[in-house]
Amino acid sequence: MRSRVVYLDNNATTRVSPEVIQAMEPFLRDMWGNPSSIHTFGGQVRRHIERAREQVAELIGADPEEIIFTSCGTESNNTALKGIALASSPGSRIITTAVEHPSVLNVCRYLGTTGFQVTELPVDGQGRIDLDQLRESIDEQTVLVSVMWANNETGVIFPVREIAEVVKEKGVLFHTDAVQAVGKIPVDMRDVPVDLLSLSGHKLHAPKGIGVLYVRKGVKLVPLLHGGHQEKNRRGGTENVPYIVGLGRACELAREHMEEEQTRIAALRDRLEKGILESCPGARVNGDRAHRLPNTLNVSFEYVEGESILLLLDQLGICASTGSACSSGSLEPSHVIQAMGVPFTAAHGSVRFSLSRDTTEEDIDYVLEHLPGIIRRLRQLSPFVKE
Ligand code: C6P
Repeated sequence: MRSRVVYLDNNATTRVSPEVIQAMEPFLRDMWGNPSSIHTFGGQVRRHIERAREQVAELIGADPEEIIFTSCGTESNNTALKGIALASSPGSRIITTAVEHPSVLNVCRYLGTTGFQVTELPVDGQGRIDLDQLRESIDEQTVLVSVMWANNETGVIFPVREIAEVVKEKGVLFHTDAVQAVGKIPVDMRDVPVDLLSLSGHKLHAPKGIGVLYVRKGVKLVPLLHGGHQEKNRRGGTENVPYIVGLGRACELAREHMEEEQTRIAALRDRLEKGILESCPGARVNGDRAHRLPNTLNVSFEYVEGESILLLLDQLGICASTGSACSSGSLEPSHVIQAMGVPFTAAHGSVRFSLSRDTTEEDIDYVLEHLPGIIRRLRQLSPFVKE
């Protein structure tokens, strides 16, 4: 057994918080009725779903009626994109960016094979899109623009309000994948004219297997799952009551503690960043440092393989990733790093460190104690470096 685990892969998933487990427990043990049942045993569960709906709505400044519970962020993204596409005429255009999560990008590409037109906007070296290019790309056929709120690999935050304003000026629907943003930075539907928004429980200390699609009142979409009357006919299937209740509690905790927690997390992230840049020659930060999630740091180490770094970190109990968890195992640099035009010698050596409320100063010290030596050792083995 390793003596310790330093978990810096919180953009892949977070630990379920003890308060969330406590809130879920009664719904696994005692209150296991079907919320659609007529009898009291089942029906009593329903009001807990409605309470959770309110808790989610409060965190994102929405009306509870605009909240649809799904099984994950991927399902929310699929529902938004396919649901709007199916409600529009064939040949319609969907605009997205080259750096979206695969649960947006691959859905758009799939829709592209079924007669929809798809535009993937490029990003610059900092991972930013050009708003003028977005404006020019929106044509008469465009029905939906989907741009993520924050990137999962670099943490780059998109100017969602400005993007939404450009899109709404043209009378087009706007979806944002806010899976990495919700719980880390303020996300408020009263401030930003978003039509559809996806979030996922396991990125904010709720369990894996629960998500939400926010749909602004009046927006029509075809459900992904046809079935019973659950979620007002917008998502068939018996509700995952314990996880819904857990997500509600996680949203409540995020709302209460986000500001103070994220200030502390950002300070730890900045210390890690500074320490790495000072102690590892050839290290460079990927993504716009001025507009970034407080918990995320993506660094490239020139002439070193990201996978090798991860393996050596893992031997010390340090968990990080090269990009998104669902793309690990691929030998190619991530599509996000490639889209940003990071040079080949650095693109292969990118590592994502993502912190959370569980991260401590000792965790950061431990990484800074060991990482420079790992990079030095790997560089000595690199055929490209003569030192
Ligand atoms: N990203 C990562 O390592 P799920 O896992 O289906 O609830 O959420 C998918 C998803 C959608 N959008 C964004 C921006 C995401 O980051 C994720 C999940 C993880 O980056 C696992 S691949």
